[in-house]
Amino acid sequence: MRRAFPAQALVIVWLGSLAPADAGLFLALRRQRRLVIWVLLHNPIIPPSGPGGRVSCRLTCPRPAPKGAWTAGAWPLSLGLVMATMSAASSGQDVARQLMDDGYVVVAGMMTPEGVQNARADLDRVLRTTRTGRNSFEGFDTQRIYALFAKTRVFDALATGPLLLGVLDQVLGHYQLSAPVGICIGPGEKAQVLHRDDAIYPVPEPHQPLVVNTMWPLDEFTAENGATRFIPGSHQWEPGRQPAPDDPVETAVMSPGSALFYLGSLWHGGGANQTLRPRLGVILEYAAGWLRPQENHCLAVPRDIARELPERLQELLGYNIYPPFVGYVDGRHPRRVLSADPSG
Ligand SMILES: O=C(O)CCC(=O)C(=O)O
Repeated sequence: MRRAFPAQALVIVWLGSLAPADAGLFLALRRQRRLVIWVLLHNPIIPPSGPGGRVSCRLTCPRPAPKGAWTAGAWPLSLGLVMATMSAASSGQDVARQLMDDGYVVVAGMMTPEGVQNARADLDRVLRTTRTGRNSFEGFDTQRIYALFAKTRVFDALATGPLLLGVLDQVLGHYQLSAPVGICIGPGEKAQVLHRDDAIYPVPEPHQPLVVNTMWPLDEFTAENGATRFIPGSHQWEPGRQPAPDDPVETAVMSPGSALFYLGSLWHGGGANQTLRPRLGVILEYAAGWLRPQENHCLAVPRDIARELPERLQELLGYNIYPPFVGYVDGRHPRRVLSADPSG
């Protein structure tokens, strides 16, 4: 009979003295009594072009370890793994390249501390009248701020920021906002099922990038409070492959001010919140311009609000055509609807 590996015998290896920035630690237990430690001294995914800061990312345990079958995916501890973080001074091309290669990238310095504080305060106002979810995907203990651009102005400039649009230009070409949503994961919330954002579109795989999502944390994102989880490399999986229990799930541990960019084909989901405080983040999700967006912004954002928005944001909210004329209104460009009749 094989004996289970005793939890007390785990050795915690401190790597700080080796290479604090570039060192990562990955532990996996293969079979029951063998501990395998890989020390990644120079993380190859950090681009040499000089990222501005680094955000750690953790391998986490998405489900309880099955008795007698230890795998990396069932590992009961969170262990540090350095994740590539780029600077907001990077070019759209460089960020897009990283995004296409890895399926995700964290960019630091996307919001000022003051911007974060304002956004937090204004979304707190909206959350006071926001209900919790109606199913396990939305999260029964999670509040979702839909129709975001009808309710707050704090994301107007961010949704049209030059770096973000530069990345979208590269990856999607012609695009629109699809799902802008504030997501406040409450204490006790369970982990959301892993999913792909582009799976809602019945387009046979493999296909061109259809969706790019960005997650903007307004609280510290930690493994404990429900930071977004994802499976690295899953954007390149063969058609039809589903997550398995031993697929490593990483956690986007990051600070407010950063943004996580991820492809719609990356398997991901919100984490469980095991703390006593909520975790607030905002997703600004974009889709190719020829697709139907998840939210119908032209109905969700009242016309007298839409009329006052910057033109590029109006376009991203649906007052635009996909050339040559997908999305016309009465044979004309939809922006005419906003300018034609102020009482409309
Ligand atoms: O809240 C998160 O971290 C991710 C949520 C998500 O992926 C979703 O609701 O589609």
